[in-house]
Amino acid sequence: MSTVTCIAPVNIAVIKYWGKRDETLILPANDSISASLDTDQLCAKTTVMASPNFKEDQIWLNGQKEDIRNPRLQNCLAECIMLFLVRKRAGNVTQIGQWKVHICSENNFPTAAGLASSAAGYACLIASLANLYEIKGDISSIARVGSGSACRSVLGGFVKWSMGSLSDGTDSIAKQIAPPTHWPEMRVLILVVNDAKKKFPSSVGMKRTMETSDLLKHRIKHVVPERVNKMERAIMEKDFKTFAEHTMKDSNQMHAVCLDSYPPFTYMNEISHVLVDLVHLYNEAVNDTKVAYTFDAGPNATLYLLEENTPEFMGVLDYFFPPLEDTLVEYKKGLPIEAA
Ligand code: 2P0
Repeated sequence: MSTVTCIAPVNIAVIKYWGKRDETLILPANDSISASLDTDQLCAKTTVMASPNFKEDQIWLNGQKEDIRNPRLQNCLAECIMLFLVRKRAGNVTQIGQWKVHICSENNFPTAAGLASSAAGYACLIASLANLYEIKGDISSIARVGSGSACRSVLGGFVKWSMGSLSDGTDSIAKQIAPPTHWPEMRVLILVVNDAKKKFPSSVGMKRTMETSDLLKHRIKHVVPERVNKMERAIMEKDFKTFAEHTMKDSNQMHAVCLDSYPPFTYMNEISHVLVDLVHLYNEAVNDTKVAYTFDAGPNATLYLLEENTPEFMGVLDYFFPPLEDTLVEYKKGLPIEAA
């Protein structure tokens, strides 16, 4: 029997992946950039066991047995075993590639956190399998086959997933832009607006956007390439103002292309929009850009801010977001930020 355990982080994109040019290989229509969160806060943990005594492959997610025949899961397993066999071709092939595996994966954050767990989950699975089968080199392209955004979770710090140009996807990989130690003052707040399961899976949304949105064509060609360069520079120079501006604009554009799809669909709700307004009002009130929001395929907000500004903004949130009823009343009264 052989056993491996790994952990992998949740990542939150600041330049969004939205749209695939190849649905089978999961090749994106644009580059994206994310930050991986500290694994001592939020992570997936996966143990993979391979044994000659196992009769079949099996998987448990957060203690629940799941269907191992999930096609994306099968693709990941097949890819790892194939790489293992290729690597061992000339050598003394062990039997491990033929053994069945049992996979146990769990998140250390509640499902209620409303975070997409598939990125950390697939990244962790691939890291564990790569370790088991002694696969060296890039593993982001294998994680990508499980879930696009998972390729960014195989690395820590700030990560860029290059869309690549090859039709086989071998150059569609993730690379670290900067390690976690590069910008230690950076903080992330995750605001759970609604913990219900999302009504419209992102893969379905992306497909519709690719097929119907004119704005997406403009975004892919004329917005993202320049924005990615600016974002990389902002990260390297620790320029929070530029980082924040492009993070917010890119989130806004991702949600705009959803609305530009036909039929249109939305992920943000009324509270999400209240949070957007609140961040802009706060930044205007302090005459600086101290907080940035970003929204994924759901109503929950992720805020990026620097450590020195975190206590004050948490005070603002506490003031405007006591129990929901009061929040909306206070917000609609338009109390000045200074009142916090
Ligand atoms: C991102 N999202 O860049 C974007 C922003 C959600 C909004 O990647 O179909 O679960 O498995 O490749 O990776 C969510 O999409 O989609 C996502 P698939 P995935 O983080």
